[in-house]
Amino acid sequence: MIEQIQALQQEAEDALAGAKAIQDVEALRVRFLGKKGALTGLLRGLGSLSVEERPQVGQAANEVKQAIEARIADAFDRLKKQAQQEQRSKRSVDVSLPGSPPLVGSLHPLTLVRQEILDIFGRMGFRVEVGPEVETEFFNFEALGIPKDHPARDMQDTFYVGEQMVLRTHTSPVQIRAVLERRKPPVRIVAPGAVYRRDSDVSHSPMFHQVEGLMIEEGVHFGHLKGILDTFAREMFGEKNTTRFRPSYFPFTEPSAEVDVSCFLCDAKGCRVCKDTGWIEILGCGMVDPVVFEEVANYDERTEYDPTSVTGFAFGMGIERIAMLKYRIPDIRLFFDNDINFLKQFGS
Ligand code: 2U9
Repeated sequence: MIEQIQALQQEAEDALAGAKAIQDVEALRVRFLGKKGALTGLLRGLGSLSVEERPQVGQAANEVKQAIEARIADAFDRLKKQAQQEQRSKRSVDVSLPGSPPLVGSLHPLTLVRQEILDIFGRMGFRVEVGPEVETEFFNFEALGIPKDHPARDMQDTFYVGEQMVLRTHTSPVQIRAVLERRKPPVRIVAPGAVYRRDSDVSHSPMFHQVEGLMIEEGVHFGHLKGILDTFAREMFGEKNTTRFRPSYFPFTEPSAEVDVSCFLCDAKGCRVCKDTGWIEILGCGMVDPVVFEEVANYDERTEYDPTSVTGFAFGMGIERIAMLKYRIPDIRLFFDNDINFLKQFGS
């Protein structure tokens, strides 16, 4: 019987040495040491032995039991360490692999176009001014010669946000504030920013962006205005593009004009965008109406813009309109949808 018990130890050691998984070791523990296991079966036969044989066989059985238990513990240990090692090597970083490039954003097309416009005017001495988007009716309308009930208020359908407060319909109030702050000529500024009008279709958005400009200097006349805006058009759209000035009306400028640039898409030969005219309208402008200087003088008597002698010119353009023409964008809403596939086409 002792030989049988020792043979069992050998069998258990061989089986444990070949175990590849923790479940295999558990199965072997049940097979050799479990309630219905091989060693337990042998020990049950102790009763049939003589009184002399029993202690020797019992001792041998105990030693074998302890030896198998120790081997099982070793096997559990070995396989647990092996599993941890595998897990660790799965998680570890392979430093020889090429890195995944980070997502790099690009500037919004409106930002690019605004910057280009401001750069061009900056080179001609115009400094940037910004101001509030929520404005008083006075700065948005009255100071610009647009009194209440004046039909010109209908030209810019307005969002009212409180008692005599509006979302600015243009950036002109920024310029009024700058004129008041400086108190006297010279003034040479550009005012970029968001403006709001109750209007929405493929080419109008209730929020859009403008750049307006203002130059007030001794002796400034319409010829200077033409020179500045012609230079702007050439730098923005191409050296060979010419401009034409058509008479127009704005309540805050007199005389007023709309400015067309020769079609840079078809070299003025005629296309769908220029509607076969060879010209594309890009901005509005004019000589500042003396009524604006009167309003400024009435508002603050310390200012020195004499309405009878001071002259200046102003202009305004929609950034979306310029960007749509430049990049041939068919719908203004694309600027505000924030579709990454649209946005990533512009700039670097
Ligand atoms: C002051 C005096 C006069 C600003 C001007 C325009 C002409 C103009 C439009 C172009 C397309 C707005 O974006 S648009 O809808 N603007 O045509 N704006 S003159 O005149 C001023 C501004 C400030 C003190």
